[in-house]
Amino acid sequence: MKSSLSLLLFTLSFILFAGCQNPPEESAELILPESGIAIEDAWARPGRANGVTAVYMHVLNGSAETDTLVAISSPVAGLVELHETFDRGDGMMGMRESEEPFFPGESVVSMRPGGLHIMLMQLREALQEGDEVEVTLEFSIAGEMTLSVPVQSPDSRTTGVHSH
Ligand SMILES: [Cu+2]
Repeated sequence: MKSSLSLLLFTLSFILFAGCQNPPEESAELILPESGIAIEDAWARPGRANGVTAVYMHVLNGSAETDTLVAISSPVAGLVELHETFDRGDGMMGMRESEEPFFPGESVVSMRPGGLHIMLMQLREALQEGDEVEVTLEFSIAGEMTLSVPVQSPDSRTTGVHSH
């Protein structure tokens, strides 16, 4: 309880601090849809067959109401979960299934490395840069949406250059 409170405070202070400095780059580019949910900049990390990998995206909820992610699936994975990253308290970060798959109205929730992500487990095939992965999200209000998510290496995303 104490550690989760301090984590929350840390997170809040980080958000406030970051807010005073520069707004996150993506906030300038992301425009909420007039209604419902829109997904921007989805990408998946490469992964090995039988292994795991993560999918990241911005979830834009343009409606006034909080929507809830009730199911996620992908034909390439035997098991798919929404994960959050947390401080294990031993100097390591862990991840676990998020118990709060909520997407507040008129807000953007970003899944990104080191934070919230969609975990694809029991991969049925290897995912390589250049592949596309189908991921289906089911929201309680917005309903079902199927995305075609490009597989990209984190390196090529940060540099904008594909290295071989
Ligand atoms: Cu995970």
